[in-house]
Amino acid sequence: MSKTSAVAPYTAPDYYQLDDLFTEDHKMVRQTVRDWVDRRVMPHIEDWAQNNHCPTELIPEIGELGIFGPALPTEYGCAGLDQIAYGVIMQEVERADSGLRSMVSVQGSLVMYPIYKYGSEEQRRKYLPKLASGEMMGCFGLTEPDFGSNPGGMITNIKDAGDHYILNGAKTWISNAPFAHIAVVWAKDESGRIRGMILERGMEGFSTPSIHNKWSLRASATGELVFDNVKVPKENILPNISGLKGPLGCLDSARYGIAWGAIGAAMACYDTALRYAKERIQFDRPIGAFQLQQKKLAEMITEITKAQLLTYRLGQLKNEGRATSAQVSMAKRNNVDMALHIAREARQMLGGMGITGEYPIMRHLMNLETVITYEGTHDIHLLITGMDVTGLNAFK
Ligand code: TGC
Ligand code: FAD
Repeated sequence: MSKTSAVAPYTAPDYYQLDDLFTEDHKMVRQTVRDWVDRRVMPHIEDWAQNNHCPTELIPEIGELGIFGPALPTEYGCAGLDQIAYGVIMQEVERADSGLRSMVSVQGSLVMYPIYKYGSEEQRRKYLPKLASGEMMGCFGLTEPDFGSNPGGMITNIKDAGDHYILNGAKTWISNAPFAHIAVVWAKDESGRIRGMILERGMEGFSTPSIHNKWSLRASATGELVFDNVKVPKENILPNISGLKGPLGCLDSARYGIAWGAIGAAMACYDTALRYAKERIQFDRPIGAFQLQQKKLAEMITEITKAQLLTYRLGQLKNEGRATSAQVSMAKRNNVDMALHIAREARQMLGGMGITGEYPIMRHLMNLETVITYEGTHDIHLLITGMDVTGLNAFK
């Protein structure tokens, strides 16, 4: 059996007729990305993940599709789409693989967004069109070896040296780092204030070693950023932001994309399990005829539907500029947990076949263990909701 025939053709679940709410543009964008994913990603993704290969060869095509930073303005070479279209794109890409979605969403939400939002006009014009086309790729350096959930404690720092700064420190767990041309990096200045800056590959003292041996996100490249007395020209500082709210503001955009993306992974697992349950015969009946398997499927479609409605509404609020960070946290936390739970249940429904690369479920399951950790862990997002409703800070 070929690796794709086991999962094709894909039928996207839409139990509450959410399609009625999408515009023709949303549906067109979704179909375009879905077709591309079916054609260019699905036939190879299991092999890429098994072989720990990040498909950077797809970057020019992704740029042509217009899905790097698709919600940024057309004057910078971007597609100028709304937030729901952005979400739908993330859903379709993550239906294939969370690692591929990482490559795309880091570029859009964590590299292009801060340059657009906090950068000078010169920085926007220099970097955004090349990032939109994929001619240039970027990464985002916030996490440090000793400061993950608590990025405000970072020790990476810059010292003023006249016409430039000297940067020292290290970042870890950085998606896209091994191949990125530029890095948006967050470091403390001499007054302890967090500043953002753009580093370019080739700057003396700047290196990007790869992280190996991941059991998760194997089709994504992850690395470190090491800064050893790197000279950072002052024009590379993002002028329009300082403080932790700079990087956290970018995370809002990326977490929103993950909320949609996780639905894509969940839909892929559900669709696979439903198909399998109707075809797999045990005790002379399809396993889908047994109540225990129906319970799993009924709960999966219920949770997917709830997540779709939550996320669509969040998209409307984002389009109106009214979504709060806490609302984004709730959606990221709920949807990733939902997807991980569905992946686990779906894997069991496939019995032994569920652990193989013939089906996408085990890969999604392993990927989602990263997704529930990065961009703020499951626990951190719960504490954000807890603080929002009580007004009391339980972090520290
Ligand atoms: P706190 O004192 O609460 O806040 C400091 C300042 O930031 C503001 N703020 C936000 N601004 C914008 N968006 C948000 N979501 C914000 N949350 C807070 C806040 O108003 C304050 O502003 P100001 O003006 O008063 O200075 O900060 P804290 O140190 O207590 O930390 C709060 C906490 C724990 C919620 C925060 O640190 C956090 O979210 N931690 C999780 C870290 C995290 O998510 N890291 C992600 C790294 S990047 C990544 O994982 C990429 S994976 C990419 C991929 O491959 O897809
Ligand atoms: P810790 O912060 O050490 O947390 C360990 C555990 O303690 C967690 O369960 C956490 O919930 C819990 N915990 C921490 N604080 C509290 C508290 N106050 N109360 C209760 N429980 C708490 N970062 C980037 O900057 N850029 C990237 O591109 C990027 N890509 C990534 C790609 C991958 C594959 C992975 C795995 C991570 C990536 N990250 C990236 C880092 C990611 O954001 C961090 O791993 C995440 O924020 C958690 O930090 P940590 O791993 O240090 O865990």
